[in-house]
Amino acid sequence: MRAMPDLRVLVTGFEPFGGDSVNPSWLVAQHLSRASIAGVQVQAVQLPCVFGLSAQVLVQSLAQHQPDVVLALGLAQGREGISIERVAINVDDARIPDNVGQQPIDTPVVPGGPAAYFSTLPIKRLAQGLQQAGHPVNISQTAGTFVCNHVFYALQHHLQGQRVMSGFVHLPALPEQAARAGRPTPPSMDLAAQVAAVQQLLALCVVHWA
Ligand code: PCA
Repeated sequence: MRAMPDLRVLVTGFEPFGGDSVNPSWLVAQHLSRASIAGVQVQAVQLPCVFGLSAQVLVQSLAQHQPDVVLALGLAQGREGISIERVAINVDDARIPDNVGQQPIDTPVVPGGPAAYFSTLPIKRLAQGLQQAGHPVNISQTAGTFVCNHVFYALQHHLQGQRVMSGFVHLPALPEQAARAGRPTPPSMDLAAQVAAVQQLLALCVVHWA
């Protein structure tokens, strides 16, 4: 086993989509790449909000960085707090077009792949740890069927059988995004609170990596 400071941690975030000008998932990933967490340096990679290409960029970054821990982040308007995803399903079913206008319906992420993959992050321990530290957190049973689930499935498919801890976490809207979404105003969390919570989550991942 490698000593903790030698662990390699990759965090991904998405570019804005659906008419937004920012995506908290990328802002959080960028912040984390500037800090070291429990002595571990974090690499951040931005993914396009595009079916297919997002998974290609992800797989290239896995090859480039050879991480031990991968945390993929995305925005989910309407979610309260940090939403730790349990499962990725083999379905693309887009409610809105992606950033190049693709809108797959009832299409597999990986033709012939298993119906689903579970997160290999210790999701319950992460949720408990965040809760104890006072961060709003819950475990989610669905990452949806848009580009986030697509990336989550591609991540778990690519890393299956490897000794890498990987998973997906949805973040709530930023207050300014929520305010633009109309009434009733969806839940939100400011950027500093999101960064602090995900930083704590990564620190817990590093502690539980063994
Ligand atoms: N959220 C979208 C895709 C990119 C993002 O940040 C989703 O939940 O699928």
